[in-house]
Amino acid sequence: MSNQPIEWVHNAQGLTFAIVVARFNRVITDRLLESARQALDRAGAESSKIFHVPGAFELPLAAKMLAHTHAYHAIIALGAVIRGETPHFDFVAAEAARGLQQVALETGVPIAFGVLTTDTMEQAEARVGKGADAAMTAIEMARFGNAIGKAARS
Ligand code: INI
Repeated sequence: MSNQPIEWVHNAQGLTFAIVVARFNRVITDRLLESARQALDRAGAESSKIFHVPGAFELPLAAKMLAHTHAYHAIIALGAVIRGETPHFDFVAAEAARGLQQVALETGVPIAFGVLTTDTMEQAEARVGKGADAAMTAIEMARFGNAIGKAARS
């Protein structure tokens, strides 16, 4: 489900992805993962490898470790932080967002932010299709990296 329609780049041929997914709120994150995988398959991604971490707070470090392998054109980070279930919602959600952006900027490897931050489980359930949006974002940013490399050489 997307509030804002985006024209996605649908061709992921030749591109490799890592998906790192939090197990916390797994009833949601399993569905985010399925949504992301289907989108990558439909776009013809060369490969996608899946890695699990305990919670959204762990996503940035895992993404950094994955970025440093230089094995992936982009990383997709998936998680679900639900306010109803924790007093430290704000810390977990903010650190996941801040940390993932920091890793992307430091490493230069695109990281798609597929972390749901909602007040309720019902709201999260309504947004599990965001996994596909994160996958399509990763494809586009991976292509962006390839395109500017080519432009610089031409
Ligand atoms: N992790 C989540 O991914 N979602 C949550 O909603 C959440 N809550 O509710 O606390 C959560 N907490 C765990 C956190 O991500 C870490 O795994 C934990 O603090 C250990 O570092």
